Amino acid sequence: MSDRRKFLKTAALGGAALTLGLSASAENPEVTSSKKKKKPGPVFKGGLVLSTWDAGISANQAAWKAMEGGGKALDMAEKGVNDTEADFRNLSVGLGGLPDREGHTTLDACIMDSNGMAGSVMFLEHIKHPASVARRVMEKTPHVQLVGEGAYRFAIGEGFPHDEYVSDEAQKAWKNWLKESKYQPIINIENHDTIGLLAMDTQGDIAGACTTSGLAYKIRGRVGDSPIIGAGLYVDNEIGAATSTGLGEAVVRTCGSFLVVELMRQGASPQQACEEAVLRIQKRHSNFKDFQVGFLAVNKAGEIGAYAVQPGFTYALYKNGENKLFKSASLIQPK
Ligand code: SD4
Repeated sequence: MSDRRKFLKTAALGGAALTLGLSASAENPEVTSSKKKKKPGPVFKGGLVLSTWDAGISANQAAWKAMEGGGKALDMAEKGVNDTEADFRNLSVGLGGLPDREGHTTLDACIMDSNGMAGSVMFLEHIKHPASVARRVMEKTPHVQLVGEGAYRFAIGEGFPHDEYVSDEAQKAWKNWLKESKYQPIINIENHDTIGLLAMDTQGDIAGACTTSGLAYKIRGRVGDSPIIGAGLYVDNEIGAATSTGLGEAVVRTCGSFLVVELMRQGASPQQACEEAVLRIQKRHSNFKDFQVGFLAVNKAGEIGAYAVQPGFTYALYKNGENKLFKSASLIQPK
């Protein structure tokens, strides 16, 4: 991680803590027990936003603002992740993201609403807000997924502007990477910061969105879990929702977010469900110690869960008038 990047991360976290009077903490009373099975309570109608990594604090605020402006869960999800997409300093989301190995930043995003409808774009270039294009795919086409040039043409046709923005920092990092061209992602540093956001409005309805520039220095054309319904995101408004971050291939292989929601359907708490999904990844990947995957989940009662393969996964929760950053528990214990 470059010094500048380190600084930005620290500054962003410190800044959020400063302005909101918050501190990062592992103790989250909202996380349900991983031991006991208990019936979820009544549907939570206080509004809630749950999102991945440190940038989730700002995304949650944007989602909350959308709700206060009369938006529903879907608007909260879209506006929340738009906030991260617009931050060109983020090296894993939006047009500021680290490029593929040919030097191009390509974007993946999806969105799901409370009626089980879904939209997704993959391998999309030159568009600032892929999650909004995904929403348009959901609302205006008979399809779920659009890819590459077709997705780009659809976006332009829908009035999204072409954006030539190229991040100097991302290009510099790529040129540095080219010197050795060794594909060995660094846990919690590269391929970190994808935003997956789950929103619950004051009707108790749930929606979600996930958006990323994908793995740094990926093969051109590679698509990960983030835009795949059931992998990077799944919402079932009867049960709850889940989202993921980290090595997308491991999540796709295990249908991660769908698995989490189905486990909740069978009676698991959000925390139990996230832990089980991580265990499934461990079981299927002998190299699990070499990568990170994190899951977040929420159920209709507004209970939440968070679990990761490695320590270091953070998430933001806006609930009961507070927007706080937490450290997730993990399969591998911190040293
Ligand atoms: C991917 N899951 O494309 C994404 C990467 C990620 O933070 O989560 N980065 O595999």
